[in-house]
Amino acid sequence: MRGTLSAIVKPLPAELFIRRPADADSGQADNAYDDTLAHRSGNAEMRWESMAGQGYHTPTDRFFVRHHTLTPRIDAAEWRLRVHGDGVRRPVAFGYDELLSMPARTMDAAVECAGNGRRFYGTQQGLRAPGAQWGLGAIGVARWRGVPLRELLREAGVREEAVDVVPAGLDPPFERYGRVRRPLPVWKAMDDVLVAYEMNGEPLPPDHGFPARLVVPGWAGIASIKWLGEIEVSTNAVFTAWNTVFYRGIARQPVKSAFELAWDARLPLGEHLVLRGRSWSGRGRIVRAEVSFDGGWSWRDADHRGEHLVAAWLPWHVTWVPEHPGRHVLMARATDSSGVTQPLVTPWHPAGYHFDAVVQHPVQVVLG
Ligand SMILES: Nc1nc2c(c(=O)[nH]1)N[C@H]1C(S)=C(S)[C@@H](COP(=O)(O)O)O[C@H]1N2
Ligand SMILES: [Mo]
Repeated sequence: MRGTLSAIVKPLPAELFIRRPADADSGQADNAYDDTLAHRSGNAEMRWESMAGQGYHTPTDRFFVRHHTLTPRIDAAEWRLRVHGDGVRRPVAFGYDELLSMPARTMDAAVECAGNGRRFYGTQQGLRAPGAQWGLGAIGVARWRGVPLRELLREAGVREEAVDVVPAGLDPPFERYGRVRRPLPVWKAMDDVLVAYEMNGEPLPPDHGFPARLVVPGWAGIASIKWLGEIEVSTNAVFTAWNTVFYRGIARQPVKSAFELAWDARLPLGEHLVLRGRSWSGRGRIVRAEVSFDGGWSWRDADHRGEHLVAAWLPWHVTWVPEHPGRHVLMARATDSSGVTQPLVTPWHPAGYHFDAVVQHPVQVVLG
């Protein structure tokens, strides 16, 4: 079923990506966590400045890549997606063409790594969390097309007593933990999860899960299993390394914001600038985005453009006339419909997940 393997197949030009290798200096004790063990993997972070001038979606050429081992090359003609387990009445297997012939849905949704923003535990809060030191670019929003997972589960005759749905990837086993398997509660699997075979209008590229992946709106990226090979439905709660050792107790992603600007961007003094950014939350729509130019003393509402989508992002902009040359810190924060506003400090998380504090984005104001 699997052909050749490569770390990451697509080009990773330096103007679009920052490589984020696993933590070399984090030591043995950190090996219980997430991206730390990904020493053979490619972690490629999107540069936020590469979203400037783009539309609503993240173009596939700059969509971040994160996986535990390598990108498998799968032959769609031989590929099967099996749905089985004691939680279904009749195990079934779907071929690629069968999947493509089923009623399809299109969905705009973010995929975001739980470790997105991890580096700021160290750089802003003084306590470095182990794992790949992602800035804010371990997120992308794509237009996904595929079949709702509940349709596949229904064809298999999902039972009342089903508890967990456990998708497994066809990528190589990860160390002693085996294939990447992340249980999903059956209520979420039957709700809004997509078995996607298209990304931004094209067949899924190899790095993003060809021939099919899950897209689990609002939840940590690990739920969106790539290179789907099987889905087990169980009448018991299932425990794998991916809900115990790694990514334990996390599901929905918190609210975050980013500027479409380079780190240390050079901005011209005295000019009317339009600064753009985006905010997102796995817990609801973004209802407010604000920006501070004075270290968080005062906040100005940003103007919204584009769509208010659940589980995707809200683009916004503000105007600013820099009046002093030198270093400035830009800050953006958002509030989601659950009522949560980004705090100035995030409570410590030992694996560096869910950094949701306001990020201090440095810029240099220079004589035009
Ligand atoms: N089969 C498989 N699926 C996987 C992973 C993996 O290693 N193997 N990594 C997960 C993690 S941790 C994230 S953040 C997302 C990243 O999706 P992307 O590479 O398409 O951006 O894929 C998830 N799905
Ligand atoms: Mo992730």
